[in-house]
Amino acid sequence: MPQHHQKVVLIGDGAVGSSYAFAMAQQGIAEELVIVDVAKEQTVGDALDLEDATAWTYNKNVRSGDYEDAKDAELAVITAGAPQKPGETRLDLVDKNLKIMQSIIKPLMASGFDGIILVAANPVDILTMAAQRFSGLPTNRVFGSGTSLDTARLRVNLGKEFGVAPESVDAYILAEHGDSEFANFAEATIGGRPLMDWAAEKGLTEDNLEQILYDTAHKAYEIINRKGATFYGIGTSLARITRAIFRDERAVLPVGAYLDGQYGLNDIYIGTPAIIGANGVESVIETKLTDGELGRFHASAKTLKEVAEGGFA
Ligand code: 6V0
Repeated sequence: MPQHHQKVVLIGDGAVGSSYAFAMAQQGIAEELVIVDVAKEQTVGDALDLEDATAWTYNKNVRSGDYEDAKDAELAVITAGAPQKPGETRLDLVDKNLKIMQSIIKPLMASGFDGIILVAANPVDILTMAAQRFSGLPTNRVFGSGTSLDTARLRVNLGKEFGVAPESVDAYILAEHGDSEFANFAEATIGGRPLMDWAAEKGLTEDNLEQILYDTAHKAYEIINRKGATFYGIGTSLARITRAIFRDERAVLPVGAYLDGQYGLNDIYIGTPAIIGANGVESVIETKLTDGELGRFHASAKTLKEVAEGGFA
């Protein structure tokens, strides 16, 4: 990809946003990172703190800013929104975070922004759809973190189980980033060998695999109950996606992508592998699923559609 000015506007400088900014500063992915939040003083303080990190890594420009800064940005990352409190599901956040999303997209688009929007605020699949509807940008240029963090958690759990590095595990969490998500165990591989063979060799049953899925899907609650929020994992996932966009990597990553017939589903944002490059979602990869897995995918999509219809669609 030709080297040119690469600018990100980060909207939402809380636990998730600042973790993303830190990961970005560490990895030197963008030329310029502008931080926007209703808590303006927080963004000024964070930018000053982050600029110290860049002294030892990359001399990139991290600063506090405003929506006007988005006019020539290639990417807007939205992490603004209320997080889950202990006992709350992600879907419980929909009303307040939809209002926040509306208040963000309006000034963002008024700035003349014409880049890619990456959403992480929850419930992420619903809020990504809202961001696309409110902005009017093409569906490939608005997408969400989807099941990116969940897939990272699955790979960590499977890596521990089988004694391999998480990055060597080719398995995905699909569907809602939330309680109805599921894993594609039947198609997953490690080192080109079916995961089911690894499981059989270790004497793991389907129940054992379901337990791994349960632990993966409930890890957020384990973290939130102990420290109130989760942020390093998602911050790093968002930086990984940003790198794929800015370097036009065409990397296969789990994201919340717009489906237009894939998996027999239409007009929905949901977790699936996709090819990520300079145009955002270059294409959705329709992972082969068993009938049982496809049934879970459709049930999850139904839950999301019902929430979206109650909210704004
Ligand atoms: P936080 O630490 O409370 O930060 C939220 C930030 O948003 C604060 O700094 C607020 O000032 C800011 N904010 C609120 N309203 C606005 C607005 N209208 N305009 C600009 N800024 C605003 O929350 P945290 O960072 O922990 O979580 C942020 C969101 O990310 C929540 O919705 C979480 O549920 C979600 N997460 C998503 C994950 C994923 O995998 N997609 C993972 C973890 C959290």
